[in-house]
Amino acid sequence: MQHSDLLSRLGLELPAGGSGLAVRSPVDGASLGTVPVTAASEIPDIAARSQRAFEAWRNVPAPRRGELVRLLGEELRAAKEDLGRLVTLEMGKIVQEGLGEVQEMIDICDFAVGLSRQLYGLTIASERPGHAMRETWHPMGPCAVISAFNFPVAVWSWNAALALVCGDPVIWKPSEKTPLTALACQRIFERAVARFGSDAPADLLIVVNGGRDVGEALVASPLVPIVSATGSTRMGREVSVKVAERFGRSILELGGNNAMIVAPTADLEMAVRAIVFSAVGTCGQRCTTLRRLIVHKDVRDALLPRLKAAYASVSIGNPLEAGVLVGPLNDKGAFEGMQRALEQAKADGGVVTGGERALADQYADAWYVKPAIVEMPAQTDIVRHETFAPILYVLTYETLEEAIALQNAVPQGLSSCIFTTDIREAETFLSAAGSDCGIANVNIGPSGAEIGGAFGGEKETGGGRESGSDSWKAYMRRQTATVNYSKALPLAQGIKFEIMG
Ligand code: UN1
Repeated sequence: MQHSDLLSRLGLELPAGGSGLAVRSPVDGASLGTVPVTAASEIPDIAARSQRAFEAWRNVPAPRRGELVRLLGEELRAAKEDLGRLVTLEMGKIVQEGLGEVQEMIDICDFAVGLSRQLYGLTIASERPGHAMRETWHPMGPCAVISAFNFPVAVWSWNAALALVCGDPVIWKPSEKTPLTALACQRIFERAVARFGSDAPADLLIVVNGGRDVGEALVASPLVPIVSATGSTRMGREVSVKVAERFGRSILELGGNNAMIVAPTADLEMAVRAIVFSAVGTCGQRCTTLRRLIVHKDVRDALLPRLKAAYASVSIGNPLEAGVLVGPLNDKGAFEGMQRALEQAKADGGVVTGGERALADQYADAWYVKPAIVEMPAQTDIVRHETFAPILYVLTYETLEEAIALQNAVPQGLSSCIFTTDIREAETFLSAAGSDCGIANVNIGPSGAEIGGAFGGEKETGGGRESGSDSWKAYMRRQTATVNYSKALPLAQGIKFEIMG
């Protein structure tokens, strides 16, 4: 493959060899170049630069900060085609999904521009005469964004667009598997800054490529009050403890083991399409991927053959080619993890359809697979574990209570859905006693969340949410201010305090 044109249009001139991070494309295993890395020992200086940027940026009025994000959205529109293809090349998802990811970036920029004029605080009725009380949301300081390989650009933008309008500079540590897309975003951001004008300080966005130690240094830095991290639960647990130790704030987006309940009244045609899209799309490597199908016993026999037929017709192949729906797994480790999970499922009594390696003769150094359907006798440990691969476990239920209990009986609580045309079932699923996930859908699959809603879960994350709704508050600090405009000094209710003269 020859990708130098694409890379140079995105401003990425890379040395072919040398030291640094070697980037391989999961499409065919070919080298894409070597990216220079930051040493962990450089992080204190980088954090200090970001802190200096903060001291200037916090004084720029929020709507003006929004203008920078508006320009970023324009630059992303102009670069959409190229950046989307680079996502495909570096991460392996199909081009439509690469483009979709860039569209999410554009959408969050639009959202954040509007938000830059709506960082509202309350005015509060004071109990004291001649007093006014109000709250103001102020910028917090540098925000570190540690992102994962599977959404290499969108998740950064959910954080960065909000952080920037909120007055916080960003230090971005992308996945070691996707440094190129991060560098391309940095170039795009620089173009927006150049158009913006001189009131944007230097270092509003610093990209640091490197290994785990670089991420650890960021997490430990007292100059970085906010750490937003996406990745495994193990990583999230380490980050949250380290950040809490220094009273920093973490925003975590971790595991998903998302389920769909298919009820007796479900529109099966719609359900099949939703299942295929959300279970095999991105080759099962979304954290919102559908991993568990909880089907009512009366519709199981009607649903499963249709689902298997749909699986058989899905085209697997080079994600850069038109018509392909499923690209490769990210690497050999992901393939091995998938095979181990399937072995365990079989040992637990599961019946596996699919799951084997595909296109090995064409792509010896890439890891294509047939998506797997596994009919399970029960929700065993392997089903409760999130395997980052296209494995769909099928379970059967009789009562809605049983289905909701199965859906909730996993440690992860990201996204969930029910297919039903019965309003009682739908509303029960959405009620306090229903799904325990951060996202709960009716008649749409668990993936494909819009940026306007808060994204994430609360169970395996520690509670932080990203993207829409009022997630912006996580990037700011709340100040309650009381002004006494009277000539007296009334103290709080019931307190008498006399100074003897
Ligand atoms: C992720 O997998 O980390 O809802 C994010 C979705 C996308 C984002 C997924 N909008 O599938």
